[in-house]
Amino acid sequence: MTTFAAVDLGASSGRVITGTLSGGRLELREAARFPNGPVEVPTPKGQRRHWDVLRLWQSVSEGLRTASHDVGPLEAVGIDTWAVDYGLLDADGELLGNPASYRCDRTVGAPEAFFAELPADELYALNGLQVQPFNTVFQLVAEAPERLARAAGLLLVPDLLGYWLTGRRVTEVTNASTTGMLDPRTRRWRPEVLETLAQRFGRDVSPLLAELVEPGHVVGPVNTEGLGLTTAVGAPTPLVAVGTHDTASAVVAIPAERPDFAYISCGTWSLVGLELPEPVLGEDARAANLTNELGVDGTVRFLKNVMGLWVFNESVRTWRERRMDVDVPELVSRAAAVPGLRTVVDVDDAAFFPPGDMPSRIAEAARRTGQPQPETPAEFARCIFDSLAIAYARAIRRAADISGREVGVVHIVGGGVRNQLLCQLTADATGLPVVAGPDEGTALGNLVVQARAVGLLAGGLPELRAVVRASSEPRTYLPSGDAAQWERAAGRIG
Ligand code: LFR
Repeated sequence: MTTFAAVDLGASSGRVITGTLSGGRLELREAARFPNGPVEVPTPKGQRRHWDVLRLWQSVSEGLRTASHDVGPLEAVGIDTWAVDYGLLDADGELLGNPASYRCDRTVGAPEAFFAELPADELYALNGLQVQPFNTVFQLVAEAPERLARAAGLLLVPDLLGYWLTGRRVTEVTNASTTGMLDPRTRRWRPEVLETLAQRFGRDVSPLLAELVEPGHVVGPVNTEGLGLTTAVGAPTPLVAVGTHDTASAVVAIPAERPDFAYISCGTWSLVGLELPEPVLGEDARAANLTNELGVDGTVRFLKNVMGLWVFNESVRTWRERRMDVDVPELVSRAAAVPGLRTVVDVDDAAFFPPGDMPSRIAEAARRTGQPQPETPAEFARCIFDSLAIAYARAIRRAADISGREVGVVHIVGGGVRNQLLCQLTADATGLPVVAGPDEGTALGNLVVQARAVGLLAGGLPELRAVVRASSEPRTYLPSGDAAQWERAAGRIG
């Protein structure tokens, strides 16, 4: 028996999960769970949202200590987090302030400022990346010039935590592909993008960037003082650069048995798309804001960011702030009993991006499009799930059409798997069978890549996915209901 530890940090919580490999399957165990979330700070330029990365670091190290205490030796550790956000380091390797959260509105107007120097279509031909105001390249445009002038290093969040664990700096490519500075064909930095930044800042930014490594690269031994992690033979436990972008790790854990699958990695965001051998960089992909992010083993994640359970979670938070008693599983089952497709909204509307009162924003969208306004939490929840299913169906259709691929099955992984209503609605809206599970996809994808890196698993993605299949029990949902009804409802949101 051999055990690994996955550190999986999301926008609202972080976990340290151990996976014990035996008989070709991984047994998962949660060693630690801790809250996360942007911290709001007022500044003369407005409200700023930061990550409390020091607290995260403390929780991660304590979680790893607990993990090794609970399960004994650890053969490796891997870290994945959300994408795009970074810490700047000074010449002494010290952190220059708290990393900004991707939901901080300092980037308002930043893409447009960048496009004035490198037009959007030219940029897409270079980086194949969706335009989101939070892409690292646009965050750099919004960065305080004096802070940038002092910076000697830039590390994305998982690489920053990895640096603190090992003293070594790398840039893992799956996450680097969300910066906007990488070429998805060559998996290397794209000089034109770096040059555009350099002209803007009056300094070369490439010295800030650490060496690019592929998932599976062994970064080095974890040598944090007092942590004392060791392998079964008493060597220091190594840190493995897994797919450090959480979505890349989640896609590794798609238990697909056939090649014609689409996936939905369903958590705070829903990442909806296809696994491809090559990027798709044409004008139609750009117009659909489909992104080419990098996957494990040379793959490309051709996908769309759908706003995801964020809209629902923020609604729940709003109701609780109003002292309403909301039990999520009960709310989902009440939503299942509400008549479907009464009101649908475009969940990807920018109005739903910032934190806040989602029910009011939904009511406003309903008013604008001449649909009945939901009134009860169950009606709001049903509206959100119907609307998500429509967005999923659309994204899958677009990704398939534009890449010229057939899709015969949709896999859902991540926390959304536990929402049976959403899984069924996704089958109904897409007209395709949905295979839901594992819910701990990101941790599993993280763990199998570590296990292979240290020689305890072998093979390519099919072999890793066989381990995932053996470690979980996905559930299948078949499409039901009237497909034309979904088409008509989708028409109401344009
Ligand atoms: C999901 C995710 C998405 C990325 C978003 C912001 O957790 O990593 O893939 O677009 O967060 O970083």
